[in-house]
Amino acid sequence: ATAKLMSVPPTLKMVPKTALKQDVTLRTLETTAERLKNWGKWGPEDEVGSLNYLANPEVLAGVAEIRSGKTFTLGVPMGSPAGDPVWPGRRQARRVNTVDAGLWMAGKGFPIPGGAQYSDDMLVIDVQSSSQYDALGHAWYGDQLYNGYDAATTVGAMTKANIMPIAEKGIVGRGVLLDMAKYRGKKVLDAGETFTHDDLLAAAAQQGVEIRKRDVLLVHTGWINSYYDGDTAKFQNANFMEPGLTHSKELVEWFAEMEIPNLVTDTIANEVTLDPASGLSLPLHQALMRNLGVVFAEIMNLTPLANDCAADGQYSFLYTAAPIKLVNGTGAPVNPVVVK
Ligand code: UVW
Repeated sequence: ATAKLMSVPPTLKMVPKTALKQDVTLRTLETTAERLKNWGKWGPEDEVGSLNYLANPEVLAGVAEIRSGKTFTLGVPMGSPAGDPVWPGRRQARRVNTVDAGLWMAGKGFPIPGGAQYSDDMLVIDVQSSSQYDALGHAWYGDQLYNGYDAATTVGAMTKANIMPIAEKGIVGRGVLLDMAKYRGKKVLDAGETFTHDDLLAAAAQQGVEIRKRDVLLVHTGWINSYYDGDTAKFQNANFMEPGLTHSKELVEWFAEMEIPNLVTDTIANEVTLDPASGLSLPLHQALMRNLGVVFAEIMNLTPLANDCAADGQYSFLYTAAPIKLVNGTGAPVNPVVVK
């Protein structure tokens, strides 16, 4: 039986079967995967996958791109009263104030020698509901996660290929921004608009930047930023259809050959929500994340960086990020820093 990709909320628009141009199922992905899969490449206990490509030379390649000292943080606001953009079914982060001046006004404050007072918050969060890194075990099919770990290891708490090893390693290397919105002559790509690795290469050529082996790829679509510009209706469940990369055998081969460690985008799920050709939802989570161990980082604010790259013509930089060390996490919040 064809395994399901992940639970797609029933409110998502589905492509009618008759419109499908390709007969692609998750089992078809397996045919490509058999040749390219990185399982076992870094040992039976590996949990960071293609991040293994980021070693000292790759860090220095990133440092070599620093020219002006300009810095950019890529995280989006978390827990905004006006709402955060989230995948259907997920809840936005909730910050709850637990200690404030009122406690001392009511005579119930914790007594501190000297009389100092303080405030505290607690945070309740779906870890994939804001700028975040996904653990490599976050998505799977066929009862196996990245590196062959049993899907049962996700039950109750993700004990294998969770976010902790990624958080401990950190991600530092040469980053390249590929501005797909600019390449298509738009401020923001349309709902469901697709592009391929050939488009990434064409955008790079237009921008005058070289994509090198082991680069961290940052893909700007304008999508997340459009939410903050007030275009929020398209983020509602019934309309939800993000633009993004589409699956093809050639794309997977290109990611494998280029040894891409990390794909970073300004969309919630890093790829088109429903592939128009196959009707599959999120096949790159399987073909890249599960099979190659390419690490995904999502919901990034890339528009200010994209605007700056367009202004100074510098599309390569030092990329640094480390998700928080959430024990057994399926992912974890992050606020990456780019230095140009
Ligand atoms: C899903 O898992 C649906 O998406 P993401 O990669 O954003 O967590």
